Amino acid sequence: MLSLCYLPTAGRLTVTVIKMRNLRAMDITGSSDPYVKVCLLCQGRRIKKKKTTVKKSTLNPVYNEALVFDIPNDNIEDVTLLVKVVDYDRIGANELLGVTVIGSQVIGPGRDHWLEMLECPRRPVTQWYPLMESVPLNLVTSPTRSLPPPLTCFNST
Ligand SMILES: [Ca+2]
Repeated sequence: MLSLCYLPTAGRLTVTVIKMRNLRAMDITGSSDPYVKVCLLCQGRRIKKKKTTVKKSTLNPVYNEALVFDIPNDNIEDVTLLVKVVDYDRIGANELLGVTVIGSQVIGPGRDHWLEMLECPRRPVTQWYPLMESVPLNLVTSPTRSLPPPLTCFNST
């Protein structure tokens, strides 16, 4: 469950990771150690990423953690949020539990949520998300990847 809140004048997007339920078990203990990583993409380019803390040994983690991104109002139509849920492992590579995407250009619940957020500035809008197994292809193979950065993209680094 995620909530989105946008402040147009400040150009600030707050993504609050609230909680998740019924995650897949990735460890031999029959549990997982999930955390959430949110990447801010502008026309396929990764601008910024932020993550929550790791919740140990749980399939129903509760976070209530806010991740704040600076997005100028002029760019709000161009950005996509890629949300990854990852199982933390002390040894070896962390494994992907699921992903979802949010933005005005995506297909699915992430689009409705984004538009609702834009219609209700300064107010948090909360929604549950189903997790997909992998990153949607149109985000991975974005043709803008290999081109110079588009002029409309901003730099928030
Ligand atoms: Ca683990």
